[in-house]
Amino acid sequence: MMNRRQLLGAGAGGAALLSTTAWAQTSNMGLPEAALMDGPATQPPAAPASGVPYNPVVTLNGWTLPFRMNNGVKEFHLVAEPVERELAEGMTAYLWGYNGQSIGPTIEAVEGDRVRIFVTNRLPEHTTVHWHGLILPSGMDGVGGLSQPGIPPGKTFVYEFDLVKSGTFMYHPHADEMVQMAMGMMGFFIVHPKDPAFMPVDRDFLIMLNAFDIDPGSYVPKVMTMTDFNLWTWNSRIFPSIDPLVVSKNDRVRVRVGNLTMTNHPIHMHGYDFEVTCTDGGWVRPEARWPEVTIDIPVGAMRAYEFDAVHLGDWAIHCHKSHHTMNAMGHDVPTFIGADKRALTRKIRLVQPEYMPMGSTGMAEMAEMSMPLPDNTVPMMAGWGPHGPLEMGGMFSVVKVREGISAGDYSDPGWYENPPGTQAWEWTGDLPEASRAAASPVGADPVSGTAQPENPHAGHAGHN
Ligand SMILES: [Cu+2]
Repeated sequence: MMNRRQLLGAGAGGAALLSTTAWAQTSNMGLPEAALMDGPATQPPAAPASGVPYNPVVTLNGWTLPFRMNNGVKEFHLVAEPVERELAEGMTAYLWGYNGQSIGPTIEAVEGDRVRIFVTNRLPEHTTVHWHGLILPSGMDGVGGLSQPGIPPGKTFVYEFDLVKSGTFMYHPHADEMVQMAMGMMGFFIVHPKDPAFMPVDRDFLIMLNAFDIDPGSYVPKVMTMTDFNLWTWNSRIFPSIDPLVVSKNDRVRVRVGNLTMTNHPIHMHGYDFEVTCTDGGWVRPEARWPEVTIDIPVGAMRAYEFDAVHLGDWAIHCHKSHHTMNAMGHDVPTFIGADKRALTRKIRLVQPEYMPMGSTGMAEMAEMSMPLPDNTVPMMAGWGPHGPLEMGGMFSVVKVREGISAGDYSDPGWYENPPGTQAWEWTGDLPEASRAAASPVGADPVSGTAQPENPHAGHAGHN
């Protein structure tokens, strides 16, 4: 993490970076200096140096905004500004965000704190910040035109209020909201309970569901898109560039998910059942919870769920809308499943000998072939695991549960090795003669026209 002065120093002369706490020591009690994040790596949790202790959250591919104490008030400085966000390796978007990144930094504080949040506007138009779910005075609610005038470009406004309840909240603009949220402006606001013994967890992960519509080869989101987004993101990041959720066996784990897209997302986690313990309205009483393996996150809402990490393994966590685990996908591609492309292929190969007909057997082959793409684009299906292509993109990651990971260690432990005898294996014994449908063109060689396996079903099962 750098402040702006450090960034300038590093850029101008390659001077050694100052310590990351320098900003707090050198600031006078005027405007707090605004910390700036220069990359998308998940930052280590920010444990409180003083005051009420709490277990800090981990924002995947994100970070927590530092604060300073000023006469008992926690002071933060958000800067609304244009940012360049790496959505994935090989793809950067020109977004609007806060303090150098989209999503903005996570604000963490404690129930009972008084906070003072300076918001500087470096956007080309006015903005405000709405504190979603927090109980506060009407004039601090951040609705442009209703609770306050917009913050003009170049100006700084101050929000100040008491945190009267703990829980899971968000912040986002309430000024030209459609455009500013489509451009990536949003962040988390986590209020820890003042009693550290209230529902403690060992790991506390944050995932903000957001979405962009960026044409392949371009950089700026189309802000008028309502539902047909082509990049489905967590914390403005797409798989396989979303970091895993690293967990030590027997940890108590909380995952808090917020949705600021324009459709619902059923978030499904493999390997466990779990219960919703908190919403943006507050903590859920134990007698009001029920077990789930998929939690639908409504638009404009947050859900936090918890589980005890007793099952070792690599467990997928993803949105269960299958179009949301794809990247940069066009929706007007015709379906070719079952289509006989042999005659077409012969004709095309007269002019383009390398032509490969695709899509007749499904689309998995697209994940294995590297096809040329425009600059600044990612493949539709991506990600390789220890056993081949994952054929996933967008809203997907992996919960990695391992023995003996130290508290505070979130580094990727690599792939899980299934113990002998616990992984699906191939049957190599005799296969009975299949007595189902006759050969269809699906399994046919596209050029010769010879049907390859006598029966496509038997052909699948008896691969060798
Ligand atoms: Cu989804």
